[in-house]
Amino acid sequence: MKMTFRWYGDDDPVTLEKIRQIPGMTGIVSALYDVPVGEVWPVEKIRAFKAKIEAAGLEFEVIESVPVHEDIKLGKPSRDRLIENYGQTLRNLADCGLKVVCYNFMPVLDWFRTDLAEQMADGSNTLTFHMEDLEKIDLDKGYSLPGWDASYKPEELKGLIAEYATVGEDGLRANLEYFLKGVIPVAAEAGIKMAIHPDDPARPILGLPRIVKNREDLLSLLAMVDAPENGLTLCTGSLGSEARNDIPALVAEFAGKGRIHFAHLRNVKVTERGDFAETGHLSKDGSLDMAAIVRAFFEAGFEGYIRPDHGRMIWGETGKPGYGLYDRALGATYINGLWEGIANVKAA
Ligand code: DNO
Repeated sequence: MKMTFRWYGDDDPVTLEKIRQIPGMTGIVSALYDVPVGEVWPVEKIRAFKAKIEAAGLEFEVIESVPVHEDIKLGKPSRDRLIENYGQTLRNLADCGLKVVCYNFMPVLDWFRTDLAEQMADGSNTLTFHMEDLEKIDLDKGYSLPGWDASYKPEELKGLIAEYATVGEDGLRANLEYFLKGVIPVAAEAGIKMAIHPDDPARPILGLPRIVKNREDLLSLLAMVDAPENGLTLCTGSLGSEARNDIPALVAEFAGKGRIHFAHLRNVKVTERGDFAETGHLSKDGSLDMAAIVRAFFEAGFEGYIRPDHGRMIWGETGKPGYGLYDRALGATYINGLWEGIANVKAA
């Protein structure tokens, strides 16, 4: 596996120089944030961005994300042009040496939380999700979270949510299949592996359909185009927000088939009613058995990219919720420690 870290570009308070000092860190995961969704990413911009990262002593082989335009997810007539553009972006990325593209097919909203800085008993703060707060959200005031590809005015947000009511899960699935049939052959020819990110949380939100939330969904989307380039970002915290998802088993199954290209590793503490808090990465801090998850990757011979996912805000750090330096760095070190320990036990 290759250990990577998400970086948000020049505006990120966590600098490349700091990231480079995290033990075992080899690469950056990022995106061109200033290209409007749906437009082709220019080669020169990609090349310059990659050169900057490499000058700091880090590799740049994973994009998170090339966002999918809502018209593609809604199956609008403009999708053919947008899929064409998406394919050209993949070719341009391949020309610059990129290997994996993470994306999602969540309608309107990307990941979703009801609190970005809930105070924890140890004085840290973290991202949480409470069902009762979800019910109180007033869309008339709009809603946006850091890292979303788009932010909408309240009326746009409500309009889009209404449009998806007519699409439903089956319609969204058909639109994903159409998208995959358009882009996977291009990715295969260019040498790019596509890695869809699961829904976060892994359930429908605000009446919007969600189709990447459990084993059945993953099997269904991988079968839509049965090629290695049609792969997954295995996000433990997203899938793990639903207690019935057995994460080590999913890793064993899908990494075993060579269909996981990228992994987001973090822990969550989930309650029976579906609330959850993002905890420190350690198994004992949350509901997930992180050692079993890392062991499943190891035993599958995983050679893809891993990144520690969100971290809490600790030691007084402020910044982009979920994306501070310290707790993510601890997460990377923990995962590397588990990996080394497992490798040593296996070798003994
Ligand atoms: C949240 C991230 C997601 C992810 C996208 C991938 O922190 O994991 O925003 O980048 O869903 O397209």
